[in-house]
Amino acid sequence: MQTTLTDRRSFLKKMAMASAIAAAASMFPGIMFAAEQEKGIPKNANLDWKKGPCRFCGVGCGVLVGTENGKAVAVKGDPNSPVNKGLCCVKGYHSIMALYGKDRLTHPLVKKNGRYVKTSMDEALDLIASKMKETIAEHGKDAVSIYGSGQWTIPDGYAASKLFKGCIGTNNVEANARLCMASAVTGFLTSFGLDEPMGCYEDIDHADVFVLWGNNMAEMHPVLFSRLLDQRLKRGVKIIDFATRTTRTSTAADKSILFLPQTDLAVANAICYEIIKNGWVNNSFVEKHCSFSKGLTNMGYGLEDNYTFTDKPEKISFEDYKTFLEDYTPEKVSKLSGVSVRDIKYMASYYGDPNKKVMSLWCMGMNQHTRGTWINNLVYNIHLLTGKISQPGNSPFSLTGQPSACGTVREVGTLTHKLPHGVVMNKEHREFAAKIWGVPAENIPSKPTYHTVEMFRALDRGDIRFMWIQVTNPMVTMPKLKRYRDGAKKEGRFIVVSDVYPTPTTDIADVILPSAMWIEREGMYGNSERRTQYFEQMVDPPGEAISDTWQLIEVAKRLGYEKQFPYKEETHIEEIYTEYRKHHDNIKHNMAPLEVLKSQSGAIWPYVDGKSTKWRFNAKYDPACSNGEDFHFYGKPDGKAIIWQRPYEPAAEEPDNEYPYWLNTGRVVEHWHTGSMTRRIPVLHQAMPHAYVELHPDDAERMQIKTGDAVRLTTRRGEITLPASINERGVPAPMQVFVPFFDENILINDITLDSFCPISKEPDYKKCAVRVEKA
Ligand code: MGD
Ligand code: MGD
Ligand code: SF4
Ligand code: MOS
Repeated sequence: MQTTLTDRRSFLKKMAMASAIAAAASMFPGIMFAAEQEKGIPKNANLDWKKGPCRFCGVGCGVLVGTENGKAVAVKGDPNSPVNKGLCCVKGYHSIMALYGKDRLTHPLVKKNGRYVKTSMDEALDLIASKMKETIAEHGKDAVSIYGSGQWTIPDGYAASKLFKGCIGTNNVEANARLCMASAVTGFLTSFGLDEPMGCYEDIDHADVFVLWGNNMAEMHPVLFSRLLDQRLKRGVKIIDFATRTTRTSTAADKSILFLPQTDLAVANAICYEIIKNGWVNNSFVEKHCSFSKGLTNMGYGLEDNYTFTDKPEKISFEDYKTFLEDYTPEKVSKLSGVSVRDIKYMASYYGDPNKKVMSLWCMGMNQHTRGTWINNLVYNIHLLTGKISQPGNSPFSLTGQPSACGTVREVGTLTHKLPHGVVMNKEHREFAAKIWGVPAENIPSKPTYHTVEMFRALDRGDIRFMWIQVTNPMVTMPKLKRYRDGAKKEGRFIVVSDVYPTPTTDIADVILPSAMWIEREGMYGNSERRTQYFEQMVDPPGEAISDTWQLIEVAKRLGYEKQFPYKEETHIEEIYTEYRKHHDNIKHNMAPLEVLKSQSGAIWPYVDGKSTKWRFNAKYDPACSNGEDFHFYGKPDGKAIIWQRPYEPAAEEPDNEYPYWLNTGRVVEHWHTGSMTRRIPVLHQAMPHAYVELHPDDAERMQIKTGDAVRLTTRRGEITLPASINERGVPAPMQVFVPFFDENILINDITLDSFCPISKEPDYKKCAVRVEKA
């Protein structure tokens, strides 16, 4: 793609064409897409249109789904949605086709003597409940667990947390957002004391400069990226792509700056050094609203079982912090990072210019990082030193990946240490949740158990014996996969998998439950900008499939928790949402009532006095500010945000003589994660039929490798062979390779490393050392 990309519509259209999807209109009559879609929907069609959020990414576009004779047949962007104002990307426009793959799971399957046998839903649910009872009786409460998802609806996650934490009494609740958003969460908590961005998408309409910190927004958040391009056309804003790999985002940006993996830590510190040296600090802001801290260093990488880490934060002075930054002069950092002194100063000058509003955006490059919490802190430091925060257009903005990673995992709190409002370690928080849940407060254990990687290690060791997996495909997506696959397959483990298609994860299940997906049921998602959106059931699920929420409720009843799960089938989603709102009933987090979500394209929380709070911590917009000042970081006891002293430290495994390349992994625009849905959408599958390894052209030439040639990748975990891709979708830097993880036939995670950030416990899928050879 060229840098001539212009407005939003043509950008999205080009993305569609570049993925060879333009030909699809004729292949799928009735399902239209891209800029053509409105024209394509037959005028005389008698479609029933209903609104809801898109099934796929955390942008949370509003879509209108047209149904006819009980089937979803058309999708268009909702012009009334403030998120996407009528547009969708290729995945959004094809979303309904994910419902109609030929091999949808329609009946429960139970493994008997190594073969899957069809059973009734009742029988399957009875078996699950009895296995759970048996496991608890034999091995204790902490031997049963649930592993869920940022693609869970809010009621799914709420029911899971209430059942496991409140009723059964184990904190063995985790979700795949641990692999994704955990560092964002710990970044927010350490810097501000409260999770989720302070700003919202409207920041895009006000910012003058956008700095992307290692995320491929053109492919992963396409509609939001199209809003940046739109602003460039209207107001001449600048887009800077700061990344380790050249992507479509880089070519669409005004400036592409490449850095060596992991060295973003050093560059962020160098930017702060420049800001201070040049007198660009907003002194009154820093004096009134910031304090300085440092924590422990050399924390390790979580590679051993039962690894624990507790930080010991310590207050420091601004002077101490300045001294620390002396190590991060642009000259020193340039050598480490490969970024020129000029480019470091260039980035710093935008942040430092009092007349420029700056929005920083990031996603997995910063979160899947063994120092993920730190790099989140360091980018906040830049915004805090310059006072460019919590105002329209001045916004450090952590993007979410999944449609409800914020809504379900972070807000409902489906992580081992979390409760909807608060954490399990806090007695008052436990009492508060227990009261709403109708359980004794003693039921909720005061200690977190296992974060995701450790949960699968515990399954391998046999500390966990029962695991229920919903809306996630860990047998493709766990790092260092082989260990966790072998562990899950061991004798004496009982695995329940709720999914909509057969996957490598259903392959290891003892019971497979067919789920009703997206608009086959009712639910809510919460997107990147704290917007909660509702969707009603629009079509019937196939066969015996039922929603993940209802599966949990049925099992809860069988376990004897009828009193805590009194919900009626017709109204359970509404009942659960209304109950859930009680956990957040305060001006710092209030959620909009269901009527509001039904009548408009969602609402941003805190929803106070009938209004969304668009910019938190700014007294002009946020009624929770109470210190009489212009800003109030009320998440911290002293009302001040923290500027953290965090050094550069190397990655867990870096290239050496034996494994001389960096291995980076990620996504492509056509596919959703493990491809279980998008590979069943023929156009998307044909546009991107299999995984590949991207090489830098110089490396490829040296090894005499051409596009399509078989390449062997070897790490300390194993080897895989896959075709080469040179100068196609993306171009890695020299001595780096990139592999997408959507292809279940080429399991890149068999060779990735399970190192993680000691504070967030989020694995670093972006970095390990690999040998590259022509096969
Ligand atoms: P990834 O491909 O995971 O995508 O969205 P992104 O984070 O944008 O990550 C790619 C980036 O990692 C690269 O641009 C590279 O520069 C950066 N990177 C590598 N190493 C480093 C480093 O050391 N530091 C920094 N700062 N950056 C580094 C992910 C997002 O996408 C997520 S989380 C989800 S859940 C959604 N998934 C998804 C999908 O599967 N398909 C599509 N089409 N869209 C999606 N959107 C969401
Ligand atoms: P998905 O493909 O999204 O991947 O990893 P996963 O969550 O494991 O899995 C969702 C599953 O839910 C699919 O099998 C789908 O068929 C099923 N499904 C769809 N709708 C429903 C429904 O309504 N109910 C039920 N029960 N099932 C449904 C994502 C994970 O991958 C994430 S979020 C990140 S950020 C990590 N990124 C990453 C990376 O960047 N690189 C590498 N190498 N690995 C990674 N793994 C992680
Ligand atoms: Fe759906 Fe994300 Fe595409 Fe919007 S940008 S249509 S939410 S996949
Ligand atoms: Mo990736 S939420 O952000 O799962």
